[in-house]
Amino acid sequence: MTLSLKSSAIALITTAILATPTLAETVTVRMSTPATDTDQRAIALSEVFAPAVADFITYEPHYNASLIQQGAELEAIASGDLEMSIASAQELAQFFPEFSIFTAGYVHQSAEHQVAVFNDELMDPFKAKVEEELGVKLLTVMYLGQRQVNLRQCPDELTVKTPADLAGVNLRMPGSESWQFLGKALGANPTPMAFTEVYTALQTGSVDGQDNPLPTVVDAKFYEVTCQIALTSHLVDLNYVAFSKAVWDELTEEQQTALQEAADAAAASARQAQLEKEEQLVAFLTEQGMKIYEPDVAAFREAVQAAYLSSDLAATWPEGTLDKINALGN
Ligand code: KDO
Repeated sequence: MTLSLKSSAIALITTAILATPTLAETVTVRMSTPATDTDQRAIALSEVFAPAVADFITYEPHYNASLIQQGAELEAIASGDLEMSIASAQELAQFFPEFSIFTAGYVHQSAEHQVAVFNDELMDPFKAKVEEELGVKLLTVMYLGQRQVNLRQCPDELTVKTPADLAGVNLRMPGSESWQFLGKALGANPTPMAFTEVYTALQTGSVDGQDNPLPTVVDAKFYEVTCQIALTSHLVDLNYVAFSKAVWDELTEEQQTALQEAADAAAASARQAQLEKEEQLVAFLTEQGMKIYEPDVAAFREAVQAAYLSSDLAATWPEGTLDKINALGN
């Protein structure tokens, strides 16, 4: 081979190497949640979110709080030990007390209302604070469902009509101040406990009951160890998809857009599925022998709203925000 041929061959090979697209590197995103893998939010993240971002993200979900304990996820994201979680407003309220406005009973009215609130500019200062001070981006809002009071006792032992009927009832609530406040506002004696311990606590009778939406009662099989559900609908509950700002900042603009769209699509799909489940599950749970009925919801609403409005929590709510939230509802 002459010198000139050799150098053109080298040039060709070099061009070929340069033209070969390098295998795009993906970022591993560990997601931790206390939820089961059959939870609708978990399913939507695996089936809708993960495939849509698979080009640049390797999604690694951890269920049943197996990676990070419930309530410690935001700190883990902030310190770089986790990249993603399904965070509650109650967890955020531990860092930023004003988030307790989204934890108050009978404030959010529906799944649709939650989305309107999350996308409204009233949320901007809340989102900005979490991003700046915790390094966490709140990507989208997920619908958990309407929380109901679920007890071991059957209605012939205890019927729940008004908050007074819950006096002395040891009601498991998740472990933070705003959750405990809600339990008290309902008239119960709240007991803090991690989600993963609730089934056994109900089974052994170390608590009288717990509150969660119907799809969670089914997912976590609480119906196996309880007898009744009083449809108080005291909290139209939400979770945020929380994402590491450090990872977000490493992504290109197109990747950020794709990630945002994927999170919104997963939330929309989970919301639809969760709403359908709430519709269907009264029949399923009744077949399992559960007694399900409506208490005096107006009495619960009145007591719970009064408790919040006169509380220290409400004193942290930014002026005018509750009115704006209400204006976005019916
Ligand atoms: C729970 O511990 O009762 C709760 O419903 C609280 C929610 O904020 C959320 O953490 C949820 O658990 C988990 O995702 C499990 O469904």
